[in-house]
Amino acid sequence: MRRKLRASSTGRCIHLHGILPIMVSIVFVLKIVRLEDCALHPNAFFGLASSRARGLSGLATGTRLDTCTRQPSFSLPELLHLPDSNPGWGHMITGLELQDPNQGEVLTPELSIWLRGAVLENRLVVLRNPNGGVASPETHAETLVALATAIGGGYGVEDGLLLNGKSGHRSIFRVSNDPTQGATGVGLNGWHVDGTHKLKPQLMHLFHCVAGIPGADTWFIPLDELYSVQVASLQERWSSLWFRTGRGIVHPFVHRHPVTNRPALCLFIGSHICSFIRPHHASMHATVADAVKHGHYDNVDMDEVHTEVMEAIAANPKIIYKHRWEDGDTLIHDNLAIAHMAQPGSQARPEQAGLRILDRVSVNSPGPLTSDSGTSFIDMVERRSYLSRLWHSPIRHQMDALQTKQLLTECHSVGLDVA
Ligand SMILES: O=C(O)CCC(=O)C(=O)O
Ligand SMILES: [Fe+2]
Repeated sequence: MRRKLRASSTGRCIHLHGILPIMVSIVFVLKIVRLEDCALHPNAFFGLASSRARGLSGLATGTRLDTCTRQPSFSLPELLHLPDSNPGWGHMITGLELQDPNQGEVLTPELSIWLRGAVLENRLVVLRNPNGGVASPETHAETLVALATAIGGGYGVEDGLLLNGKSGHRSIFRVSNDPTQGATGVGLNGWHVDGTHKLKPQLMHLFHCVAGIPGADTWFIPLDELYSVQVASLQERWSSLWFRTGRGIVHPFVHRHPVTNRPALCLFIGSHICSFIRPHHASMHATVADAVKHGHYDNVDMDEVHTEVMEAIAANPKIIYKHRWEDGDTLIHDNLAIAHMAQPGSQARPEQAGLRILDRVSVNSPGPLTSDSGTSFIDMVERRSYLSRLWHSPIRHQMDALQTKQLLTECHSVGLDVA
């Protein structure tokens, strides 16, 4: 399945990022790799090279290969077609060896950088039957978080989550069809990108299937392809919109992916507290935040916009990838580049269908969402009102000490006089 790359015998330092774009990457490959031995999918190689050329600084953050003194004599996994479908994007890797984090790094720094690049370029990578610790129920939590950290580009992973169900880790959000095991009813309401309630929605998710059941696929759709095939007038309409989360965070609806620069949508279908606006800022205000502050915007019917998006998806069914979970799968996807949605079968009764458990770890993003008309921002009036409602709601009593402290700190920072 995997073949070793041959290293050259010169032993010189190899520059893999920074000022050296495509040409140097090609020279690198020709110099140290016998092309006929290279098991790397061309898509991924040129993806890495072109990513670098586009300035994907996130790819190499954390480990500086340009200062290394040893040869990258590591094996590159083969990127295979996804099973049961050919959506034209996304890949699978079988048999990737992951170390138990207690025995050292879960992946070598070189493989971590490569895998981060492969996910960003291909948007979705499924690791099937990894024979490292991920598949083992005892150690999979630590291994999953270590893998997420390794490919996180130095930005880290989400933590401080409520210990919901039995995930047993503050960086793991566990979803299930059994409320005693994890959160139920998650991701069913429509196509969505997660974390839109934050200024910097998470860059990637790692989903690990602890236990799958039949008929409980998760569907994925690439937002670049979806946006790019729309007629110019619809692209312009979508690009004029901003997405209000109802929690004081406001994002451009069409934005440029913070690492790859590809177009993407800040899509979250199925929430009633969200809304769309079209700011008037171009002529009257320097920023969209300013326009919102002065109430200079039109409200735009959210259902209409979401219907347009769903019609666009219905017109392009072939680009949807429907992942049929196998126990032990770890699916890594670029949360900002693709939207996803759970299927109703994910909530089948455990007594009839069996237990379904997916563990999710979120990799932090380098920045907020940006577009030609501005960057995600906080609408302070709405944020204050949201925080006040949250403080006085029963949800606060489900929070642990750390979360309560964080909420209190934020309340004070926006001038709310609570507790
Ligand atoms: O259960 C699933 O298939 C996906 C759930 C989901 O959307 C999520 O955890 O983000
Ligand atoms: Fe989700």
